[in-house]
Amino acid sequence: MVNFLLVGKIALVTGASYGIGFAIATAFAEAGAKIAFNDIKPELVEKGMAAYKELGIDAKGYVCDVTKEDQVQELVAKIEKDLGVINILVNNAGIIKRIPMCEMKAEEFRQVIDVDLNAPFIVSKSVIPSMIKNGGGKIINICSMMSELGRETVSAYAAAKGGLKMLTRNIASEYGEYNIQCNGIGPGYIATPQTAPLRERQADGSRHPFDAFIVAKTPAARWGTAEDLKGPAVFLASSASDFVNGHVLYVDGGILAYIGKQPK
Ligand code: NAP
Ligand code: GCO
Repeated sequence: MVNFLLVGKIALVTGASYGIGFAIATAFAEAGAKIAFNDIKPELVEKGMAAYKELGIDAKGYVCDVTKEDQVQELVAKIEKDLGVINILVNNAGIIKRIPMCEMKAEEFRQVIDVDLNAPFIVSKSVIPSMIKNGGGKIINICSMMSELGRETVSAYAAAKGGLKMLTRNIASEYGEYNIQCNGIGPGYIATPQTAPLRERQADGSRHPFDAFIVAKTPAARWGTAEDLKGPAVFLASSASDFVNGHVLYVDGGILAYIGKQPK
């Protein structure tokens, strides 16, 4: 029988105190997994712990900057000691800086690449050896519309998320023979704090022009919610997807399929 359950599995979701990571971790818990998550600030981890507890989820929270290899190795060792070998990793922690490219400092570009691309490399290489010894595992990288498309002001983010799509394919290529499946999820425009500036009401109470633009560009005619990502994440974490490898599953309400509305 097809099995979407995660009973007995241990999942690490990075940057999962709120937003997309939090929703994915709660979905995993609902499917039976034990949850570990991290965040960069202690106050975020505390807030996350309280939010999981409120849902009756016994998640373990850790403070860790995923761009720092020594901290990540310590994190993985702690989780293995507290819960056991990590079966499912979601590289979710991310940042964005919306700055026109010619005004962006090289240091700002590097910061985005560091969190959105280098960190998934660091966390993945820290969990893969135990996954191999354990007979397999699942890695899910949170990609983006910007893994496929560009737009003004997001050069670093698009470069990182495009790179993350290729890191996904490469992990699948390099470790598929060890029963490790590495796939991506490419969320469309999702209503979280990261995208709040793009949805702010104008002084006259009208919608932000970008908000209206995205709704028109999305066949589903709405922003996504973090909950929209729960089913796809459980699928890619479960044995139902054991022959799916190196794929990016776009959960975008149809944006990438759509040429856009013709002007009236
Ligand atoms: P988010 O605002 O991108 O935050 C994710 C979490 O990662 C935050 O708690 C953040 O902490 C944390 N974080 C940042 N740098 C970190 C580091 N170095 N080490 C550990 N944790 C760190 O939340 P989101 O909108 O839910 O996005 C989650 C993921 O989905 C990101 O990778 C994002 O790029 C991707 N995504 C989002 C959308 C969308 O429309 N929202 C669409 C496509 C893809 P701080 O709050 O302190 O920064
Ligand atoms: C932006 C947005 C996007 C989304 C998302 C799209 O400024 O265009 O923040 O990049 O967050 O990643 O999939």
